[in-house]
Amino acid sequence: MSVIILHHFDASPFAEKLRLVFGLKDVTWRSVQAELIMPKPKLTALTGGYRKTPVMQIGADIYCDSRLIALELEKRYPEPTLFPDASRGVTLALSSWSDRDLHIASSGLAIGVNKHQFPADLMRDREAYFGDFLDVKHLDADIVHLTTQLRAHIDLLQQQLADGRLFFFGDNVGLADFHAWVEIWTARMHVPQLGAMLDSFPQVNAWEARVGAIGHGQRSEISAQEAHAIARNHRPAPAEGVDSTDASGLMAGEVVEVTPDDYGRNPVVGRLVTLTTHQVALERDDPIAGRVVVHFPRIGFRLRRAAAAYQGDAAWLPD
Ligand SMILES: N[C@@H](CCC(=O)N[C@@H](CS)C(=O)NCC(=O)O)C(=O)O
Repeated sequence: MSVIILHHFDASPFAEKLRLVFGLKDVTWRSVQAELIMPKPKLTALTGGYRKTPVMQIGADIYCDSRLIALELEKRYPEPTLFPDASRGVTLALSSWSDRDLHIASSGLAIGVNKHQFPADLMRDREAYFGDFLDVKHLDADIVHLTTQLRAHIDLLQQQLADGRLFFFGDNVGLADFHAWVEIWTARMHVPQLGAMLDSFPQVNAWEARVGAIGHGQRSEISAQEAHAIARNHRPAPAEGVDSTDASGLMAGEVVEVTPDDYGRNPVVGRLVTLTTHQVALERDDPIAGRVVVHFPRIGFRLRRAAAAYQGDAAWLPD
């Protein structure tokens, strides 16, 4: 198997989730520092437009979104499992809790409290990135509300741990723990003012130390140019095929567009090669990265025919 490469940045909670997966499974991996603001020519040479962090690369296969990346790692490194105590379905469902409710509370606080310290170009980028989903400009006026949200969500975790169990589902750590841990980690790192509130949950605090001790596996740095060369020198893995019963009616080889359904809605266009209940993958030819296949989860992403997408947009143009 080609080496695992994570395109990420250190402060990203979504990337931290995967670094913990590497720690749990004792994975040796390469790290590429991703660009922080658009345009991101190094990252999008691989993804075709998807801009979020993290992205995992294995040869010429590019995996977008932490939930799909975690599943791909589970497939390649089944032990120890990310889903102890028969927790697979509920853990995957908890992605939405973590990625939306918890993430918006902790990252909203991180941005709101620090907005005057962040460079102006980063703030402008994040305003455009979140769009209507989150009013980045006025987050500083929402600090009290977001603090109450974060506290209530952490209290749910405290309730889960109240019987003295070590981890979310019992004696074994899993992805559900990482879902919650990374958002508290973000709040502690960027909003030290929250320390007293965060310290008021004894079971959570002991659990934070246990999860934090897992580490990140074996990491070494490479450049984006090296990662591009690896993509060029590999062929994508065989596709899984297109489910003919899928409600979209799409067929293998059709030119389609995949777009996140929340924020950072940068579309990726390519030829459809895989379509299953939980995954869609597109093949594209890139002048820098060569032929790559870009994989996305179905949950959280919209898929449509690229031509239909074009007509759809045109329908909204003024006469
Ligand atoms: N659903 C995505 C969300 C990833 C995400 O929002 N990542 C943040 C960084 S923590 C991001 O990409 N922010 C904008 C950017 O870095 O350009 C996932 O699970 O991977």
